[in-house]
Formats: sequence, C-alpha cells, structure tokens
Amino acid sequence: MELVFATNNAHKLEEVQQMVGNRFSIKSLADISCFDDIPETGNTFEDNAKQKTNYLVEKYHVNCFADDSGLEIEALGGEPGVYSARYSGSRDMEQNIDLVLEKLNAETNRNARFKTVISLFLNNQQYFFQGIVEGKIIEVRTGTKGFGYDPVFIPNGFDKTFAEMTLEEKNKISHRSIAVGKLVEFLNS
Ligand code: ITT
Repeated sequence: MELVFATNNAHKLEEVQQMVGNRFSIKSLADISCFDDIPETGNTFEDNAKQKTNYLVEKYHVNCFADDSGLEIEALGGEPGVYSARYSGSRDMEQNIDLVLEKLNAETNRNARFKTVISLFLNNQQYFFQGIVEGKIIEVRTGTKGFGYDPVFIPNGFDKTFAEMTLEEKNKISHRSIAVGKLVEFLNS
C-alpha cells in the first residue's frame, strides 16, 4: 500500500519509515512533487494534522497521513503545545529551547509530555491516532541525537534524554511510535 506522509521534517520521515518497515511504501512530499508550505493554523494537534491531510487530498487526491506533535509543559499551562516549532517566534530550536528553560527557571514542577496526533485519510475516510510520552524537562541540554526538544526531555522511567538515545531506543517509547503503532495496527487490520 502506498501512503504519502505529509511532513517537511526529514527526522520524522526517517523515524516513521524505520517504524513501519517495508510493509508499506511511505512516500514523501517531494516524491509527489509537493513543495508547498502546507498551512498549520489550528488550535489543536488534531486540527493541524487534519488540515495537512485535507490539503493533500484536495490538491493531489492521494491516501495520506500527517502528524502534528509537540511538547506540553505542565507548569506552563500546556505550552508550547501547537506552537512548539516556533515558540520563540523563530524556527530556531536553540532559541525555542532557551525560551522554555528561561520560563522554567526556578520552577520545581518540570513535568512535561510529548504528544502526537496522526490524521489518516484513507479511501475517503478520516481517522485519528494519538500517542503520548510523559517525562521531565531538565535544566541543561544533554545529548546530540534526535531533534527539537529532545536534548532537554527525559522520559519517565529513564535516566537519559531522548537526545542521548539511539533512534531505535527512542522509537521504542516515543509519542510518535505509539501513534504510528496504532496507525500500523489499523492498516494491518
Ligand atoms: P511538519 O509539520 O512538516 O511535519 P514540524 O517540524 O513543523 O514538521 P510539528 O509541527 O508536528 O512538526 O512539530 C512541532 C515541533 O514539536 C517540532 O518542530 C519539534 O520542535 C517538536 N517535536 C515534535 N516531535 C518531537 C520529538 O520527537 N522530539 C523533539 N521535539 C519534537
């Protein structure tokens, strides 16, 4: 089965490709010659994920899925949430992480979670799948792998950040892998 993954994030594509293996042929936006900046203007992960798949369905008439994900920090009332990619006003993750650490300065509640919502559009039907991983924001960046907020996030039950884990280790427990696992289970059923 061929499915287009509506993402411009090469890390996400790599993570998901590794998770689904060769049971499905995942096509990138470049594979269908889509170089558009697909709008993401919703207030929830669900709205944004759906907006991305709707865009592809309307313009390219393909079966596709999209994920919208982000970091929700308890002490910040769920921020950065849907603004995770541009929390500081820029897509520069150094600045985004700096802002998070600054806002959490002197804060003892470091609880946070990563959340992913996948929208799947298959044969004219809309489906959603969700994945959450709970953890903590640490004070100093640690590790160089992964992307986004990985260097400051330690998942509960572990003593290292996502950025210190190999892709394989992260994929065993991550929010995206939980949501993708549900997607794959559904596609296989
Ligand atoms: P697409 O919309 O093109 O898929 P994006 O990078 O804009 O790519 P999202 O809007 O879904 O992706 O994600 C928002 C941000 O949340 C992302 O840029 C990261 O900063 C952060 N994020 C999402 N998943 C993450 C992960 O597994 N590890 C660390 N940060 C993550």
